Amino acid sequence: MSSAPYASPPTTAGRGKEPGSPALAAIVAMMLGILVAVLGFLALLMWIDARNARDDANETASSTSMAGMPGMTSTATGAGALTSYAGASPANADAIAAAHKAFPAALPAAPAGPVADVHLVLKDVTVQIAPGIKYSAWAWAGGAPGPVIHVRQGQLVKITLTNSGAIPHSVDFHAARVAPDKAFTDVMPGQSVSYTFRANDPGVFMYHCGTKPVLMHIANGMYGAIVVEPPAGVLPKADKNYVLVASEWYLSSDGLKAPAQFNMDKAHARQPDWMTFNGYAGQYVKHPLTAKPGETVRFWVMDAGPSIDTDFHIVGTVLNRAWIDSGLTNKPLENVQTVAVPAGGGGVFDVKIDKPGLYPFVSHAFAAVDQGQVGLLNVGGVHGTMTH
Ligand SMILES: [Cu+2]
Repeated sequence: MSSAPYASPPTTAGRGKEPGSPALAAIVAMMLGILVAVLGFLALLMWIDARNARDDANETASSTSMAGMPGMTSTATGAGALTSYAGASPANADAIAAAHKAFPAALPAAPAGPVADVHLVLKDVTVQIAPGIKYSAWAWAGGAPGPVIHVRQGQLVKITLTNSGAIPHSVDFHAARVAPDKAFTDVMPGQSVSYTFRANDPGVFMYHCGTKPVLMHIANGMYGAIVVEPPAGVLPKADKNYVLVASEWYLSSDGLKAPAQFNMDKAHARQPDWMTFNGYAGQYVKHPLTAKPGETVRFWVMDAGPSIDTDFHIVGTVLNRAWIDSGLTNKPLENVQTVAVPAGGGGVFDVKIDKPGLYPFVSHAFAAVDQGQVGLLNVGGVHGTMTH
């Protein structure tokens, strides 16, 4: 610690120059001496305080790095810090994760015929976003994300939205070229609305509630993916098709006993507590997606955000083909390692893995992995678990 400016020796200049005041000079000198001692002591206290604050900060940093470990709840300290509930988990988290029914990632069949009828129901539901973590969501009848919608390029998509929630909502389809002020209007509770659009653009697109504040409606679970598939023969053949919806969650509490709610301050600061594929942290680690060696696996990845990108990467291999922002009418990138999927965007990724094993798929922005945005692709039905 550098010496404080006020700890310099008291000046005695001028002592004795004033006639008839030696006693006064001695008193002043004594008082200055006491003052120096007091200030020195205060400086020592401030130094100890600063050192403790630094130790606290180090402790917080190390406990945050344990996020995701069972029983580890990180705490944030310091003025203006937002309390993180990342990694909170009950003692039986492992059993809960094993019993959890994973969101079906396999792409469902597209309806036959010229019209795809889609009925979406918005609902206020309590969902689980990680083992033992409850969240009071504004979502869909089946939770968050909403159902995966699969249509064929050129089909007329007829959307019917029923609002079974308590406040107005709406639905915005990124795959649609329609006037949003007409199609994406608010629907009152108990009401339904319908509109149609022609699915002319192939890819994986976001749909979400567009009612203000949109940040809150999306963060609360009102999002999902629609896959618009081009006619057979346009894309290389894929043996497996999986849909992953990335998103982040901002919690008002740890969600262990009572359901957590949305925290706007954290959402504005982009400091999520959990990040997920298909709404639940690490669900495909416990319940891996599967493929046979040599199969081409196509991942349709959509990032619902609301605010953070997903840097899609599969550990142990290279992406054979990557259609950026799922622009399937463009030429794909070939043999690339990590591809960003922006919030509100999509990406289509082909991978062909020959060697049996467990291949983690992640957002390679690794804070996202600690917060739950990670899964496994089990190639060849191997046994065992990942140690990292
Ligand atoms: Cu809404």
